[in-house]
Amino acid sequence: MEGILLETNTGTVVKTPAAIGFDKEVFKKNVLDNLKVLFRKTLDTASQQEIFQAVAFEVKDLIVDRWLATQKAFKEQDAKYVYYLSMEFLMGRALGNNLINLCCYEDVANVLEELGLDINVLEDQEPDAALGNGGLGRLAACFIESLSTLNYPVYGCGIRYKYGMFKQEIHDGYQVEVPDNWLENGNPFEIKRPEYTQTVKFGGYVRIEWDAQRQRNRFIHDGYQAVHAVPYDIPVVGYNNNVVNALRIWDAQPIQEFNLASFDKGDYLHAVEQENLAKNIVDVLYPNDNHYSGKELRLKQQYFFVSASVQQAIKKYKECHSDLHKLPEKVCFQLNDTHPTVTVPELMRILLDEEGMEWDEAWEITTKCCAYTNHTIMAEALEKWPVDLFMRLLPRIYQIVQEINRRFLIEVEERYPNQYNKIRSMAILYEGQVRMANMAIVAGFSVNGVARLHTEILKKRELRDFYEMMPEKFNNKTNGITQRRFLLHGNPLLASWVTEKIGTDAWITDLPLIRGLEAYADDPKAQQEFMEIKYQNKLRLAKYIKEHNHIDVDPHSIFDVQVKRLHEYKRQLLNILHVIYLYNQMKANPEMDFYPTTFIFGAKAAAGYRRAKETIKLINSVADVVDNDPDIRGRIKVVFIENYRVSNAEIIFAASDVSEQISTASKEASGTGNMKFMLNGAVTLGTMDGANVEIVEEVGEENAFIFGMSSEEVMAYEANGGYHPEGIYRNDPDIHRILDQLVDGTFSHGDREMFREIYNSFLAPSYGRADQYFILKDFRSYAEARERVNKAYQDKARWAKMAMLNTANSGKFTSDRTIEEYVRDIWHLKKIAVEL
Ligand code: NBG
Repeated sequence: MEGILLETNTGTVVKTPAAIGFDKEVFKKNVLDNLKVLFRKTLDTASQQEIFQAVAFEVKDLIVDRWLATQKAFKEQDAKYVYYLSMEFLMGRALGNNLINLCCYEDVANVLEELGLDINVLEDQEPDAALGNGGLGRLAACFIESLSTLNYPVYGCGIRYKYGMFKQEIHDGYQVEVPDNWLENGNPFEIKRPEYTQTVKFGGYVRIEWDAQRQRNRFIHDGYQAVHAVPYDIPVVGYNNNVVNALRIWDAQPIQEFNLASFDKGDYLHAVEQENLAKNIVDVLYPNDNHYSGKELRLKQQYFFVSASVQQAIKKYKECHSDLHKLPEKVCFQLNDTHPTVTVPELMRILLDEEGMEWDEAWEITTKCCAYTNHTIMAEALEKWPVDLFMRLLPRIYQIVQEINRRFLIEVEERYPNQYNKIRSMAILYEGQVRMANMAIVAGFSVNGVARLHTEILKKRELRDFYEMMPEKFNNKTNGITQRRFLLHGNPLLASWVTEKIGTDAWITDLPLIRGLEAYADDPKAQQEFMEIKYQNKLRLAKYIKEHNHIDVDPHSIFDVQVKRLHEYKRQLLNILHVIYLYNQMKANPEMDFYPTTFIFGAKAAAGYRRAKETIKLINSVADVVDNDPDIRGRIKVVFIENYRVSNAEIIFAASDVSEQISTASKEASGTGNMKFMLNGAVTLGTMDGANVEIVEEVGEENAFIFGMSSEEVMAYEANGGYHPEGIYRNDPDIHRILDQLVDGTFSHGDREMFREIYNSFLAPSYGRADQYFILKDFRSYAEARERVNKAYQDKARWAKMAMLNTANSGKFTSDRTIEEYVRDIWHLKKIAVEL
């Protein structure tokens, strides 16, 4: 395929393959027609938002032809599907990536240019589909994109939240949450599918009737409230292969199948209740990352989308198959964390109560259809529903859970007679709680962690008893990311340079080919080109920061970046305390040897997470003091980027020199931002945690900056005690000073209380252990690593080589590799070719 060169508004050149059968004139005409039909406007009167819509509808037209062809091919081949069940899909924007995957990005950009339009401006009109919190939701989005690109059938199943992740504004240094009304202008890519509406039932009671004919009890769910689940399909376009899968997200609608006037008062109230139930069920995404909040509405959301998805999957299966015993040959439900675990009892319910199966045959099918992915070992993230709440909301489902538990405990007792500790750790129902992870493990045929270290910790510690009892279920699937979004779309300059250097664009679907760059690692010309691209990307980010933060940053400085959710275990606090340390040093010794550095943060904090929100305020307060101190002369800059999300992440990764991956070892299950930085040629400054371990293995220790305690050391302290942060505070004068500055008003205009809670968290916390995440313990080692970074950057050639080698060795971390492993070990899907 011929490549095309394109000038973008940043003066950059993009090169990707030309589209097959793309007709410019038809496209142009149709965009103008769309403007007319949708808005009664012409180009000169339409707003950029309206033009975006008109273009998006035209792109949808290209997609739908492929979508129809895909469905036809999948049906003809009687394909097996994976249903990727997830509370979160953090999709970001669709227009640019759809064009890229249709291979007509440049063509469309050219057409638009001929119309006097700028594709970048139009892309900026699209709100992010922010139906997720962080890594877990973004992983789901990368996975379904890779599945499409690799010709595999998938339904992403989730919730069509009316309000996705909140928009973050910073007022006076504090985070303020603003509702994200992402559907305000409609979503041009989605298609409503009312013909697939399902009914989901809550509450009520279970009546038992004797079925004389079949000589068994029948369980009848009565007195419930019901809602309609109405699906909307969003296309997930594969790269250059005509495949389009669906992300199917469910909306809740009240059931209005009766005439209110003909009902008495009691039924009127019932009707209003049903209406209200439907109204708030999909209102909002819970903004917690790695944290369980135990709210009834959350369990409603879980059962709502799971029940609708499972019902739909069974109906689809039954359209072409008569024997439900063979369901596992055509369907696999992948549970993205414990959130969709009610899939297990829901599938049992359908097979038992609606299909009339016996327990054993239903269980046989269910356990061959469900697989579970664990994403964390953080205790506060484990879902444990109070039995009374669970039973009240899902009475029939609860009965089934009880029976699953009863039968499982008999097995445990047989295998481990009189070992009560085994029952204590593995029971599904225990001390008044429904333990969702245990249910997922008991019923799933596969349990996987998301990076090698994480899976080992699950096997050796968190899930040790399960691993001992059922080792064959456990497997690792190290996470990955899609290079189509995080290189080809997010960093077009680097993308075309890679293609030129390695002589092929095949890396777009075969990322390990990017290793071809290694040949250039010592080539001064290539080094210079690579750093020039980085510089251009830093200019682009600097422009973004100027527009959004009104701050000037020096694009020649080191861009040292930590962007991810705000969480204590991720240790943004370690980062900012070290900035304070540097500040103190520079004040004492203004001539110290230091290469100017811009410390960039971006993070949303859960709305109810006090310490996290105070950390945001601290970062902004330090930024203020450091930026306004004439002694610093701009050599240290701190920037907090407001409203970090997928769309600005793409710009940030491309511009980063240093990737901060500094979680307390053992706490970050994998991380995926670390991979996006690496792909874009940023060097990791991190602990031996999560996927960092595998990143270092791929790129070599000499091309990363590693510091801090090992996961073993951390877990040993946690198990045995013996860590005393106040000793460090007493004996290390620099640390002593930094902590004192939190409460002497240095960063708070004299207010001694503003950061008291953070100060106390190190020495005398109001809850939890002192310095629970070992910030003071790792501080010196971190400071030393940052000094190495600063020195290394001053050797331009060495740095260029390191950075380039990071890009060159990122091949393992494509989500294409991860998906092939899921397919090989868990899903057993077949690739299906789609012809137009
Ligand atoms: C997160 C982990 C990350 C991991 C993503 C995706 C949860 C519960 N877990 O380390 O914290 O990269 O999942 O697997 O959000």
